[in-house]
Order: sequence, then C-alpha cells, then structure tokens
Amino acid sequence: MGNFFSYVFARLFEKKDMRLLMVGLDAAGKTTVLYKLKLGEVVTSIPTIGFNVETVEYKNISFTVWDVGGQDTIRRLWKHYYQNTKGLIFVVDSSDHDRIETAAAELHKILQEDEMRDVVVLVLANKQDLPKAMPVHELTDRLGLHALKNRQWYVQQTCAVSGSGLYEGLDWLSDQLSKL
Ligand SMILES: Nc1nc2c(ncn2[C@@H]2O[C@H](COP(=O)(O)OP(=O)(O)O)[C@@H](O)[C@H]2O)c(=O)[nH]1
Ligand SMILES: [Mg+2]
Repeated sequence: MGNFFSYVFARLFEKKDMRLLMVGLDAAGKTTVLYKLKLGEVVTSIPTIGFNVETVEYKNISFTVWDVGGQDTIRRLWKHYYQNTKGLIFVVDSSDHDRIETAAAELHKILQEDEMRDVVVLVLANKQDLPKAMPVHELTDRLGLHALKNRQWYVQQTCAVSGSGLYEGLDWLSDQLSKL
C-alpha cells in the first residue's frame, strides 16, 4: 500500500509547499487514514486543550489533520492551518446517520472561510464496510455537495481500515492539484 501512495504523492510533490488538510468529525476515521498512508512519522501536537493536530510531512507536502465540531473558540485556531491549503479531505463516517447533518454543517462552515475559497474537496465516504453505510449518492445529497459552486469536489467510498478506496481518492486529488 505504501508504494501506491508514494507514487500518487510523487506527482503532487512537484509543486512547492503544498498543504493538505484532512478534517471530519471525531471517529470518522482520519487518524486511521493517516497511518494507512504510511507517509512518515505522524506528529501529534496539542496547541490548546481540546484541539489536537496531527501532522505528517512528506517531502514538500504537509498533511494536517484535526477533528471538527465542538467549540467555536477552537474554530478560530484553525485559521493558522489554512494557509497554503490546496486540498481539503473531508472524512465522513458513512454509517453515522445521526451526525451526518452535523458533518455537513461543519464542512460548509470551513468552505466559507476566505482561505478555503479555491480548495479542491475530496470527501472520503469512509466505513463503507459497515452494513448501515450510506451509499455515495445519499452522502452527496446529505452533505449538500451539489450546492457547492465553482469548486471541484469528489466523493470516494473508502474503508480506511483495509485501505480500500484511498488510492483512488488521492489519485483524483492529485489529478486536480496538478491542474492548478
Ligand atoms: N469498520 C470500520 N471502522 C473504521 C474505518 N475507519 C476507521 N474505523 C474505526 O473507527 C474508529 C475511529 O477511527 P479514527 O481513525 O480514530 O477516527 P478519527 O477520530 O477521525 O481520527 C476506530 O476504531 C477505527 O478503527 C472503516 O473504514 N471501517
Ligand atoms: Mg483522530
């Protein structure tokens, strides 16, 4: 699996200092994705209580991950990480019917930020291995993705535990970013 990702990322790395953000509600599967990518050492930092950031640096790309949802005071700290962001990976637990609206609201709030104006959005419809997982078309609807204007977005179904779908999603992302 590691080799596939190295290949995908090798294409991205021709660009200078690229930051990718990966966010989603807690338990969506972000940390699992991060470790599955095997890009390098995952560094966890806690800039403030209740805000936990994971970062992997790989060549000139940085992968920054945190949980969204919760207090608005913490939301203000996110801006610090928005700079230079070209791609947003939004991870959603497809089986979490109760929190899909919350996830949608968080996604749209982030995308409203000035710094996020031009970011390409890859949604990972994670936990597709679970029996109650919503299919891609339902997630697309409930996340309100069709309302996104002037923005490239794509929903990829994944199972972060096995790694299935991750390559396809990142391949789409690298394709989009290579056009910038
Ligand atoms: N069944 C299933 N469980 C998953 C998948 N991805 C993550 N998980 C599990 O979901 C839980 C939360 O995952 P984690 O990566 O910590 O979520 P995070 O809070 O977004 O970082 C863990 O127990 C993972 O093993 C998946 O695709 N399928
Ligand atoms: Mg995590």
